[in-house]
Amino acid sequence: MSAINRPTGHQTSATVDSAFLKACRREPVPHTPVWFMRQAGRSLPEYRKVREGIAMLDSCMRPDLVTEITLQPVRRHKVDAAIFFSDIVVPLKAIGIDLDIKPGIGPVVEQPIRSRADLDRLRALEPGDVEYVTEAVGMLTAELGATPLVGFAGAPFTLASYLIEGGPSRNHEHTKALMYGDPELWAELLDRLAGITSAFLKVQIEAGASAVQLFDSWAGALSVADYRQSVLPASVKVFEAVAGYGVPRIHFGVGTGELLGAMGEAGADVVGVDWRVPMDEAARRVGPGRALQGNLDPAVLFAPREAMERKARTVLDEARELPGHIFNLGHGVLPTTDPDALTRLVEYVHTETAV
Ligand code: 1CP
Repeated sequence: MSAINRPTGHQTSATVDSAFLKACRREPVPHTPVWFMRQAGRSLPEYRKVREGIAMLDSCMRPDLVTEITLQPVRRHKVDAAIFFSDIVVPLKAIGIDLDIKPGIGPVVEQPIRSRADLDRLRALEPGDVEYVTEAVGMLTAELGATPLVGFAGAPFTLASYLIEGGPSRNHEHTKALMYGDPELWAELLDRLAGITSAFLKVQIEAGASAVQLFDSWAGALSVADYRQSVLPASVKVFEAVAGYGVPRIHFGVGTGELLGAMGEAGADVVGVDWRVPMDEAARRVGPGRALQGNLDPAVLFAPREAMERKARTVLDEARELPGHIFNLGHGVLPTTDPDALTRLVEYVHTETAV
Protein backbone atom coordinates (compact mmCIF):
# COMPACT_ATOMS: atom_id res chain seq x y z
CA MET A 1 0.00 0.00 0.00
CA SER A 2 1.31 3.46 -0.84
CA ALA A 3 1.90 6.14 1.77
CA ILE A 4 -1.49 7.70 1.21
CA ASN A 5 -4.55 6.32 2.97
CA ARG A 6 -3.09 4.47 5.84
CA PRO A 7 -6.31 3.69 7.75
CA THR A 8 -6.94 6.56 10.19
CA GLY A 9 -8.92 6.35 13.39
CA HIS A 10 -12.07 7.21 11.47
CA GLN A 11 -11.78 5.02 8.43
CA THR A 12 -12.81 1.41 8.30
CA SER A 13 -10.89 -0.92 6.02
CA ALA A 14 -14.02 -1.03 3.80
CA THR A 15 -13.63 2.72 3.19
CA VAL A 16 -9.90 2.46 2.60
CA ASP A 17 -10.58 -0.39 0.13
CA SER A 18 -13.32 1.54 -1.73
CA ALA A 19 -12.94 1.96 -5.50
CA PHE A 20 -12.62 5.73 -5.08
CA LEU A 21 -9.69 5.61 -2.64
CA LYS A 22 -8.01 2.81 -4.59
CA ALA A 23 -8.16 4.92 -7.75
CA CYS A 24 -6.72 7.90 -5.83
CA ARG A 25 -3.82 5.63 -4.86
CA ARG A 26 -3.51 4.37 -8.46
CA GLU A 27 -4.30 0.80 -7.43
CA PRO A 28 -6.42 -1.62 -9.52
CA VAL A 29 -10.17 -1.02 -9.10
CA PRO A 30 -13.26 -3.27 -9.46
CA HIS A 31 -14.87 -0.48 -11.53
CA THR A 32 -14.05 3.13 -12.36
CA PRO A 33 -15.32 5.16 -9.41
CA VAL A 34 -17.58 8.11 -10.15
CA TRP A 35 -18.82 11.16 -8.25
CA PHE A 36 -19.85 14.63 -9.36
CA MET A 37 -18.72 18.04 -8.26
CA ARG A 38 -21.85 19.86 -7.01
CA GLN A 39 -23.72 16.55 -6.87
CA ALA A 40 -25.64 17.88 -3.85
CA GLY A 41 -27.67 20.92 -4.68
CA ARG A 42 -30.21 22.46 -6.92
CA SER A 43 -30.54 19.65 -9.47
CA LEU A 44 -32.22 17.53 -6.76
CA PRO A 45 -35.89 18.11 -5.82
CA GLU A 46 -35.22 16.65 -2.37
CA TYR A 47 -32.49 19.32 -1.90
CA ARG A 48 -34.78 22.16 -2.92
CA LYS A 49 -37.37 20.83 -0.47
CA VAL A 50 -35.12 20.70 2.62
CA ARG A 51 -33.56 24.07 1.77
CA GLU A 52 -36.92 25.87 1.49
CA GLY A 53 -36.83 29.08 3.55
CA ILE A 54 -33.28 28.44 4.82
CA ALA A 55 -30.46 30.69 3.62
CA MET A 56 -27.46 28.92 2.04
CA LEU A 57 -24.93 29.88 4.73
CA ASP A 58 -27.39 29.02 7.53
CA SER A 59 -27.84 25.57 6.00
CA CYS A 60 -24.05 25.04 6.05
CA MET A 61 -24.05 25.66 9.82
CA ARG A 62 -26.71 23.04 10.63
CA PRO A 63 -25.13 19.57 10.97
CA ASP A 64 -28.49 17.79 10.56
CA LEU A 65 -29.14 19.54 7.24
CA VAL A 66 -25.55 19.19 6.04
CA THR A 67 -25.74 15.46 6.73
CA GLU A 68 -29.06 15.02 4.93
CA ILE A 69 -28.01 17.10 1.88
CA THR A 70 -24.64 15.34 1.58
CA LEU A 71 -26.34 11.93 1.68
CA GLN A 72 -29.05 12.76 -0.89
CA PRO A 73 -26.97 12.21 -4.06
CA VAL A 74 -25.31 9.11 -2.57
CA ARG A 75 -28.72 7.51 -2.01
CA ARG A 76 -30.13 8.60 -5.34
CA HIS A 77 -27.22 8.12 -7.77
CA LYS A 78 -25.10 5.44 -6.00
CA VAL A 79 -21.99 7.54 -6.52
CA ASP A 80 -18.67 6.23 -5.15
CA ALA A 81 -17.97 9.24 -2.93
CA ALA A 82 -19.87 11.89 -1.02
CA ILE A 83 -18.79 15.53 -1.07
CA PHE A 84 -19.31 17.48 2.11
CA PHE A 85 -22.10 20.03 1.75
CA SER A 86 -20.62 23.43 2.50
CA ASP A 87 -19.14 26.28 0.46
CA ILE A 88 -15.66 27.63 -0.15
CA VAL A 89 -16.58 30.88 1.64
CA VAL A 90 -17.73 29.17 4.89
CA PRO A 91 -14.31 29.50 6.62
CA LEU A 92 -14.20 33.21 5.67
CA LYS A 93 -17.63 33.75 7.19
CA ALA A 94 -16.44 31.81 10.26
CA ILE A 95 -13.58 34.27 10.91
CA GLY A 96 -15.97 37.20 10.74
CA ILE A 97 -15.80 38.41 7.12
CA ASP A 98 -19.08 40.12 6.33
CA LEU A 99 -20.29 38.05 3.40
CA ASP A 100 -23.42 36.34 2.20
CA ILE A 101 -24.31 33.83 -0.53
CA LYS A 102 -27.00 35.53 -2.59
CA PRO A 103 -29.43 33.30 -4.53
CA GLY A 104 -28.68 33.36 -8.24
CA ILE A 105 -25.40 35.27 -7.72
CA GLY A 106 -23.07 33.48 -5.31
CA PRO A 107 -20.79 34.82 -2.58
CA VAL A 108 -20.94 38.61 -2.06
CA VAL A 109 -18.47 40.37 0.28
CA GLU A 110 -19.79 43.59 1.83
CA GLN A 111 -16.38 45.30 2.16
CA PRO A 112 -13.85 43.91 -0.30
CA ILE A 113 -10.25 43.38 0.81
CA ARG A 114 -7.95 45.67 -1.18
CA SER A 115 -5.44 47.32 1.18
CA ARG A 116 -2.92 46.38 3.84
CA ALA A 117 -5.30 47.61 6.54
CA ASP A 118 -7.97 45.23 5.20
CA LEU A 119 -5.64 42.27 5.85
CA ASP A 120 -6.25 42.63 9.59
CA ARG A 121 -9.77 41.32 9.00
CA LEU A 122 -8.31 37.98 7.90
CA ARG A 123 -7.46 36.31 11.20
CA ALA A 124 -6.47 32.65 11.51
CA LEU A 125 -9.22 30.01 11.57
CA GLU A 126 -9.49 27.96 14.78
CA PRO A 127 -11.29 24.60 14.89
CA GLY A 128 -13.69 26.15 17.42
CA ASP A 129 -14.88 28.58 14.72
CA VAL A 130 -16.39 25.72 12.73
CA GLU A 131 -17.58 23.23 15.34
CA TYR A 132 -20.64 22.61 13.18
CA VAL A 133 -18.30 21.22 10.49
CA THR A 134 -16.65 18.81 12.93
CA GLU A 135 -20.06 17.69 14.11
CA ALA A 136 -21.47 17.23 10.59
CA VAL A 137 -18.43 15.29 9.34
CA GLY A 138 -18.69 13.00 12.38
CA MET A 139 -22.39 12.37 11.73
CA LEU A 140 -21.70 11.72 8.06
CA THR A 141 -18.88 9.25 8.47
CA ALA A 142 -21.12 7.27 10.81
CA GLU A 143 -23.93 7.22 8.19
CA LEU A 144 -21.84 6.69 5.07
CA GLY A 145 -20.42 3.28 5.91
CA ALA A 146 -17.90 2.28 3.24
CA THR A 147 -18.57 5.35 1.05
CA PRO A 148 -15.71 7.85 1.43
CA LEU A 149 -16.41 11.49 2.28
CA VAL A 150 -14.53 14.15 0.32
CA GLY A 151 -13.86 17.31 2.30
CA PHE A 152 -12.96 20.48 0.44
CA ALA A 153 -11.84 24.08 0.57
CA GLY A 154 -11.28 26.96 -1.81
CA ALA A 155 -7.70 27.53 -2.95
CA PRO A 156 -6.03 30.83 -1.96
CA PHE A 157 -6.34 32.41 -5.44
CA THR A 158 -10.04 31.62 -5.88
CA LEU A 159 -10.85 32.85 -2.35
CA ALA A 160 -8.76 35.99 -2.96
CA SER A 161 -10.79 36.70 -6.08
CA TYR A 162 -14.10 36.73 -4.13
CA LEU A 163 -12.58 38.83 -1.33
CA ILE A 164 -10.97 41.41 -3.63
CA GLU A 165 -13.71 41.66 -6.25
CA GLY A 166 -16.48 41.57 -3.63
CA GLY A 167 -18.33 38.84 -5.55
CA PRO A 168 -18.24 36.61 -8.63
CA SER A 169 -16.11 38.09 -11.40
CA ARG A 170 -15.57 37.30 -15.05
CA ASN A 171 -12.25 39.10 -15.55
CA HIS A 172 -10.79 39.25 -12.01
CA GLU A 173 -9.58 42.78 -12.76
CA HIS A 174 -9.22 44.05 -9.16
CA THR A 175 -7.58 40.78 -8.19
CA LYS A 176 -4.99 41.02 -10.95
CA ALA A 177 -4.49 44.76 -10.27
CA LEU A 178 -3.45 43.88 -6.71
CA MET A 179 -1.37 40.89 -7.82
CA TYR A 180 0.62 42.97 -10.34
CA GLY A 181 0.54 46.27 -8.43
CA ASP A 182 1.50 45.18 -4.92
CA PRO A 183 3.19 41.77 -5.06
CA GLU A 184 4.16 41.93 -1.39
CA LEU A 185 0.65 42.56 -0.15
CA TRP A 186 -0.60 39.91 -2.59
CA ALA A 187 1.85 37.33 -1.26
CA GLU A 188 0.83 38.11 2.32
CA LEU A 189 -2.85 37.85 1.46
CA LEU A 190 -2.39 34.49 -0.26
CA ASP A 191 -0.26 33.24 2.60
CA ARG A 192 -2.98 34.08 5.12
CA LEU A 193 -5.59 32.42 2.94
CA ALA A 194 -3.36 29.34 2.66
CA GLY A 195 -3.35 29.17 6.46
CA ILE A 196 -7.15 29.47 6.66
CA THR A 197 -7.67 26.88 3.91
CA SER A 198 -5.21 24.45 5.53
CA ALA A 199 -6.95 24.83 8.90
CA PHE A 200 -10.37 24.23 7.31
CA LEU A 201 -9.13 21.07 5.56
CA LYS A 202 -7.51 19.82 8.76
CA VAL A 203 -10.79 20.18 10.65
CA GLN A 204 -12.53 18.01 8.05
CA ILE A 205 -9.77 15.38 7.94
CA GLU A 206 -9.51 15.16 11.72
CA ALA A 207 -13.28 14.72 11.93
CA GLY A 208 -13.14 11.81 9.44
CA ALA A 209 -13.01 12.99 5.80
CA SER A 210 -11.31 10.32 3.64
CA ALA A 211 -9.98 12.70 0.96
CA VAL A 212 -9.88 16.44 0.34
CA GLN A 213 -10.30 18.54 -2.77
CA LEU A 214 -8.81 21.99 -3.23
CA PHE A 215 -11.03 24.01 -5.59
CA ASP A 216 -8.98 26.60 -7.48
CA SER A 217 -11.96 27.17 -9.73
CA TRP A 218 -10.81 30.43 -11.28
CA ALA A 219 -7.05 29.72 -11.67
CA GLY A 220 -7.66 29.22 -15.40
CA ALA A 221 -7.86 33.03 -15.69
CA LEU A 222 -4.07 33.16 -15.19
CA SER A 223 -1.12 32.69 -17.53
CA VAL A 224 1.19 29.86 -16.52
CA ALA A 225 3.95 32.36 -15.65
CA ASP A 226 1.67 34.35 -13.34
CA TYR A 227 0.28 31.14 -11.85
CA ARG A 228 3.77 29.84 -11.08
CA GLN A 229 5.03 33.08 -9.63
CA SER A 230 2.03 34.40 -7.72
CA VAL A 231 -0.33 31.51 -6.94
CA LEU A 232 1.44 28.13 -6.94
CA PRO A 233 3.46 28.77 -3.72
CA ALA A 234 0.30 29.31 -1.66
CA SER A 235 -1.35 26.15 -3.03
CA VAL A 236 1.87 24.18 -2.37
CA LYS A 237 1.69 25.38 1.22
CA VAL A 238 -1.86 24.02 1.58
CA PHE A 239 -0.97 20.59 0.19
CA GLU A 240 2.10 20.38 2.42
CA ALA A 241 0.05 21.33 5.48
CA VAL A 242 -2.22 18.29 5.05
CA ALA A 243 0.32 15.84 3.56
CA GLY A 244 0.98 14.14 6.90
CA TYR A 245 -2.55 12.80 7.29
CA GLY A 246 -2.13 10.34 4.46
CA VAL A 247 -5.52 11.10 2.87
CA PRO A 248 -5.55 11.73 -0.90
CA ARG A 249 -5.44 15.37 -1.93
CA ILE A 250 -7.26 16.41 -5.12
CA HIS A 251 -6.53 19.65 -6.99
CA PHE A 252 -9.04 21.12 -9.43
CA GLY A 253 -9.54 24.22 -11.53
CA VAL A 254 -11.57 25.22 -14.60
CA GLY A 255 -9.97 26.20 -17.91
CA THR A 256 -6.63 25.02 -16.57
CA GLY A 257 -5.40 23.07 -19.62
CA GLU A 258 -2.34 25.29 -19.91
CA LEU A 259 -1.70 25.04 -16.15
CA LEU A 260 -1.91 21.26 -15.72
CA GLY A 261 1.87 20.84 -15.61
CA ALA A 262 2.26 23.49 -12.93
CA MET A 263 -0.75 22.23 -10.98
CA GLY A 264 0.74 18.74 -11.09
CA GLU A 265 3.72 20.15 -9.21
CA ALA A 266 1.64 21.69 -6.42
CA GLY A 267 1.71 18.43 -4.49
CA ALA A 268 -1.73 16.84 -4.93
CA ASP A 269 -2.17 13.09 -5.39
CA VAL A 270 -5.01 13.57 -7.89
CA VAL A 271 -5.41 16.32 -10.48
CA GLY A 272 -8.88 17.29 -11.70
CA VAL A 273 -9.26 17.98 -15.42
CA ASP A 274 -11.95 20.09 -17.07
CA TRP A 275 -13.56 19.01 -20.35
CA ARG A 276 -11.35 21.06 -22.65
CA VAL A 277 -8.36 18.67 -22.59
CA PRO A 278 -8.65 14.91 -23.33
CA MET A 279 -7.67 12.74 -20.37
CA ASP A 280 -4.68 11.11 -22.12
CA GLU A 281 -3.28 14.52 -23.08
CA ALA A 282 -3.97 15.77 -19.53
CA ALA A 283 -1.97 12.81 -18.17
CA ARG A 284 1.00 13.81 -20.35
CA ARG A 285 0.79 17.40 -19.13
CA VAL A 286 0.42 16.49 -15.43
CA GLY A 287 3.25 13.96 -15.58
CA PRO A 288 3.65 10.58 -13.84
CA GLY A 289 2.75 9.75 -10.25
CA ARG A 290 -0.69 11.39 -10.12
CA ALA A 291 -4.19 9.99 -10.59
CA LEU A 292 -6.59 12.04 -12.70
CA GLN A 293 -10.22 13.01 -12.13
CA GLY A 294 -12.65 14.08 -14.83
CA ASN A 295 -13.81 15.13 -17.32
CA LEU A 296 -17.22 14.94 -19.02
CA ASP A 297 -18.61 18.32 -20.08
CA PRO A 298 -21.51 19.00 -17.64
CA ALA A 299 -23.62 20.22 -20.59
CA VAL A 300 -23.50 16.69 -22.09
CA LEU A 301 -26.06 15.67 -19.44
CA PHE A 302 -28.62 17.68 -21.44
CA ALA A 303 -28.09 15.59 -24.60
CA PRO A 304 -30.12 12.44 -25.44
CA ARG A 305 -29.04 9.28 -23.60
CA GLU A 306 -27.17 7.74 -26.57
CA ALA A 307 -25.17 10.92 -27.13
CA MET A 308 -24.35 11.18 -23.43
CA GLU A 309 -23.18 7.57 -23.34
CA ARG A 310 -21.04 8.11 -26.44
CA LYS A 311 -19.34 11.11 -24.82
CA ALA A 312 -18.85 9.23 -21.53
CA ARG A 313 -17.35 6.31 -23.52
CA THR A 314 -14.86 8.72 -25.07
CA VAL A 315 -13.75 9.90 -21.61
CA LEU A 316 -13.32 6.27 -20.48
CA ASP A 317 -11.36 5.40 -23.63
CA GLU A 318 -9.06 8.39 -23.23
CA ALA A 319 -8.46 7.44 -19.59
CA ARG A 320 -7.98 3.71 -20.27
CA GLU A 321 -4.19 3.69 -19.90
CA LEU A 322 -4.15 5.81 -16.74
CA PRO A 323 -3.12 4.03 -13.55
CA GLY A 324 -5.79 5.96 -11.60
CA HIS A 325 -8.98 7.44 -13.04
CA ILE A 326 -11.89 8.88 -11.08
CA PHE A 327 -14.79 9.67 -13.39
CA ASN A 328 -16.29 13.11 -12.78
CA LEU A 329 -17.61 16.05 -14.73
CA GLY A 330 -15.24 18.73 -16.01
CA HIS A 331 -16.95 21.18 -13.62
CA GLY A 332 -19.97 21.15 -11.31
CA VAL A 333 -23.43 19.74 -12.08
CA LEU A 334 -25.48 22.51 -13.72
CA PRO A 335 -28.53 23.43 -11.61
CA THR A 336 -31.13 22.48 -14.28
CA THR A 337 -29.63 19.03 -14.99
CA ASP A 338 -32.14 16.16 -15.00
CA PRO A 339 -31.13 14.10 -11.95
CA ASP A 340 -32.14 10.87 -13.74
CA ALA A 341 -29.46 11.57 -16.36
CA LEU A 342 -26.87 11.63 -13.55
CA THR A 343 -28.13 8.32 -12.16
CA ARG A 344 -27.95 6.77 -15.65
CA LEU A 345 -24.42 8.08 -16.09
CA VAL A 346 -23.25 6.45 -12.84
CA GLU A 347 -24.82 3.14 -13.95
CA TYR A 348 -23.21 3.44 -17.36
CA VAL A 349 -19.70 4.06 -16.00
CA HIS A 350 -20.03 1.24 -13.48
CA THR A 351 -21.34 -1.25 -16.06
CA GLU A 352 -18.85 -0.36 -18.76
CA THR A 353 -15.82 -0.59 -16.47
CA ALA A 354 -16.74 -3.57 -14.25
CA VAL A 355 -13.95 -6.18 -14.27
O1 1CP B 1 -28.94 28.38 -2.56
C1 1CP B 1 -28.17 27.59 -3.19
O2 1CP B 1 -28.52 26.43 -3.42
C2 1CP B 1 -26.88 28.20 -3.62
C3 1CP B 1 -26.09 27.42 -4.59
C4 1CP B 1 -24.83 26.90 -3.94
C5 1CP B 1 -24.59 25.58 -3.52
C6 1CP B 1 -25.52 24.41 -3.58
C7 1CP B 1 -23.69 27.66 -3.64
C8 1CP B 1 -23.51 29.11 -3.87
N1 1CP B 1 -22.75 26.83 -3.06
C9 1CP B 1 -23.26 25.56 -2.97
C10 1CP B 1 -22.60 24.38 -2.35
C11 1CP B 1 -21.22 24.08 -2.75
N2 1CP B 1 -20.29 25.00 -3.13
C12 1CP B 1 -20.59 22.81 -2.71
C13 1CP B 1 -21.21 21.54 -2.13
C14 1CP B 1 -22.13 20.83 -3.04
C15 1CP B 1 -21.57 19.75 -3.88
O3 1CP B 1 -20.48 19.86 -4.46
O4 1CP B 1 -22.22 18.71 -4.01
C16 1CP B 1 -19.30 22.97 -3.18
C17 1CP B 1 -18.26 21.90 -3.39
C18 1CP B 1 -19.11 24.35 -3.42
C19 1CP B 1 -17.83 24.91 -3.83
C20 1CP B 1 -17.81 26.24 -4.46
N3 1CP B 1 -18.49 27.37 -4.13
C21 1CP B 1 -16.94 26.57 -5.52
C22 1CP B 1 -15.95 25.61 -6.12
C23 1CP B 1 -16.65 24.68 -7.03
C24 1CP B 1 -16.95 25.24 -8.39
O5 1CP B 1 -18.12 25.15 -8.79
O6 1CP B 1 -16.02 25.73 -9.05
C25 1CP B 1 -17.14 27.90 -5.85
C26 1CP B 1 -16.44 28.70 -6.94
C27 1CP B 1 -18.12 28.42 -4.97
C28 1CP B 1 -18.67 29.78 -4.92
C29 1CP B 1 -20.13 29.76 -5.12
N4 1CP B 1 -21.01 29.43 -4.15
C30 1CP B 1 -22.29 29.46 -4.63
C31 1CP B 1 -22.20 29.82 -6.01
C32 1CP B 1 -23.37 29.99 -6.95
C33 1CP B 1 -20.84 29.99 -6.32
C34 1CP B 1 -20.23 30.34 -7.68
C35 1CP B 1 -20.42 31.79 -7.97
C36 1CP B 1 -19.54 32.27 -9.13
O7 1CP B 1 -19.91 32.01 -10.29
O8 1CP B 1 -18.49 32.88 -8.88
